[in-house]
Amino acid sequence: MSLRCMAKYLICLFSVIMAVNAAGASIVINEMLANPASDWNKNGDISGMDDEFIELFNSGKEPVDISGYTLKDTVFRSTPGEYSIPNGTTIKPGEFLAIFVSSSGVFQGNDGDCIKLFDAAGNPVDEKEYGTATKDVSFARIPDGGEWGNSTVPTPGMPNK
Ligand SMILES: [Ca+2]
Ligand SMILES: [Ca+2]
Ligand SMILES: [Ca+2]
Repeated sequence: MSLRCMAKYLICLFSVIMAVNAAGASIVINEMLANPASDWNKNGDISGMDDEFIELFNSGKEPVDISGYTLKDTVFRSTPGEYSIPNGTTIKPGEFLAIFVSSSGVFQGNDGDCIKLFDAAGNPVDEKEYGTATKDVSFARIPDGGEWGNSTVPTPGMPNK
């Protein structure tokens, strides 16, 4: 790992820790499938883009209203995709919300990207940066809300495996 890369990683890590402390946030990015090769959104088509998903998880003990939270992709687009969570969206404790590209327009590059989640006031909540994404292998916190790993069994809207 180069010094520049290390510095970037530490800044990324630090900002996440700050964000979690600041908000006492219990909403996390829990799973991301950047390079889909199956019909994950069950619409009858396999699409390298539409079948991508980002899963949010409430790791806390209280329901969280995520109306107005925004998801952004960052690295490879001059105009990052941005999606605002619709009004009236709440995630109950221990529950999941899978958001597909087909509804969000927030893309995950196959050769690396950084997905960021902000609350309704624009404060950073969570982010996940990654390098190369393998087909149908998701980045997943295992157990849910825990440390990041990889999963060969993507589970949109369900507990990670
Ligand atoms: Ca992709
Ligand atoms: Ca599909
Ligand atoms: Ca999952």
